[in-house]
Amino acid sequence: MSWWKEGVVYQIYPRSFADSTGNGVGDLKGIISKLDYLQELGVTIVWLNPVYASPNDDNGYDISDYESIMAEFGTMEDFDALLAGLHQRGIKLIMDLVVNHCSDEHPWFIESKDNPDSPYRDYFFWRDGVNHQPPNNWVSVFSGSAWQYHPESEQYYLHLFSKKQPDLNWENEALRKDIYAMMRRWFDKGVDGFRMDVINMISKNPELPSVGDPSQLEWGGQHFMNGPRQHEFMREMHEQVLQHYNCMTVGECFDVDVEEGKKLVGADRKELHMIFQMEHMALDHGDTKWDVQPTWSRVALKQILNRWIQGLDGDGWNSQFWMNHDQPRAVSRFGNEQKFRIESAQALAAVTLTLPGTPYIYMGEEIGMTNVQYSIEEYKDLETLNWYNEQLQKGAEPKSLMRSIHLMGRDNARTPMQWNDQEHAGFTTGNPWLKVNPNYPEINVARAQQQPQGIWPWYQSLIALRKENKVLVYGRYTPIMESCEQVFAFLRDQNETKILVLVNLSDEKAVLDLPNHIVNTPWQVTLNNYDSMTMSELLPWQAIIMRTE
Ligand code: ISL
Repeated sequence: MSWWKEGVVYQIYPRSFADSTGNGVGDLKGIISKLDYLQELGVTIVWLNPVYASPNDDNGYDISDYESIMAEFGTMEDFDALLAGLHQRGIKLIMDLVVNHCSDEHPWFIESKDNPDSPYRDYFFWRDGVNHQPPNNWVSVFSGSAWQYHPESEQYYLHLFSKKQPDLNWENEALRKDIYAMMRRWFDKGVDGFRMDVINMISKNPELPSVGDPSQLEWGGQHFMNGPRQHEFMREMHEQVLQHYNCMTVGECFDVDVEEGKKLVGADRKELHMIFQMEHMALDHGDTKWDVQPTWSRVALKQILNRWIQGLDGDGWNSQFWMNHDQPRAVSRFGNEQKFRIESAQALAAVTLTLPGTPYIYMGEEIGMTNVQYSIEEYKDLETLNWYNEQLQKGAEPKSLMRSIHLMGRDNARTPMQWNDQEHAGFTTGNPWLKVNPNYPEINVARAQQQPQGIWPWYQSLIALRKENKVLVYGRYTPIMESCEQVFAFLRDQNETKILVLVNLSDEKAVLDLPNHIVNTPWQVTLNNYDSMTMSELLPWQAIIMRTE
């Protein structure tokens, strides 16, 4: 029995969680001050976004020292105290591992840039240009060419993200050894696992070929997503590091299908425990995330999740989430933040916490925090700002750009945690690094905890339910009403125990069309986010969980 299968994860974006110093930036002591809060909620695993030394071009995803703590967040002593405080409460800690790239201020990169003959030159992808143009036509995730010219050495380096995030060359064995040694040191300190940033991008086609018309920027994913040595690297990491610890691993993986996912998490593969597959994060948009569609299909959602659940069944393990620090707020995106904020947040929670796979809660989800609609000057996220500027240059209308940013921008998830109705929502006594959502007088932890029918106690109950009912962890999964555009319904069962989950993911009442054997089962209602219920109809965003004795 693995602890990471039975656990419930709570993701903390440290910059935005709690500020103990008044400088407007969340920090480790701030997190320490909220440990009892986490325990009360009931979560058993915390995932921290990067807390390592970083110039913060991408809020810590550009790491300049993997083994020290970002000064803004505190010290290594603070980190040790945080780890100890979590462990005292029976909560595990998983860290973010960002090893597709580092910062251009990391000593490896500085050495590789200043001294082309150094062994560190090959830790990165340095290449000659072609006719004074970059070595290939790949576009960066954060807009523009994925190559940056360095005049002194007359070469370019590859950066699939920002130019302050040079890609690390995993072909180089010394680099891999350095990474594994660093990981072991964190494990030896006592951390319990890693969430691995864009881990299926680490193996590149060494020839780094252009895609399509070399004069146009193109997404080069076919040459670096799930690349030729991906599984070899994962197995090596497992052999040299992971297998020696009772740890948990979860890889962030864009563009994986179930077949590829199985190779990463298959029980006998000796690679990872879980991945975040991202297919359902694309349900509501076109080719790019900024091309937002007015609605999304519940049937398609169920097809995606069911395909993964059934595809990995008995072999790998799933992870369940509605959002993270890169995604819009779940209740704004998949629920109805206006008319049914409480009910829809509850309905969404009921799904993630009862499906097979480990559930992940992103900070603020437990109080139904929502998206924001700021003016462009108020945003901090480089992805958002780069895209906005690029589109403006191409002649796009600011109004339509802002519409996309309001719906999809990453800062939606990163606004400070809303603790109470005091100034800045109790997040800081200073000026918050990113503006607090103006709805904090209404939506905040202090208030949510006082609402017995509200979102916070609902999360608390769901987490407790999952802990007490191992059928929700290990039980069989049978989807019901798969072609219904409103209801997400399924049965979990193990031995004699059955749990039935009925969730209306829509603003309208929904007819329940349940098989006879389910209607005829003597159910006890365990959770219901309305006062009433029937077996023939669900109210808007009604979520009911029933159990056999
Ligand atoms: O959010 C995204 C798409 O919806 C991308 O912008 C995002 O960069 C991609 O999901 C990869 O994310 C991870 O790596 C990035 C970092 O900026 C993200 O915060 C991280 O989760 C680079 O390290």
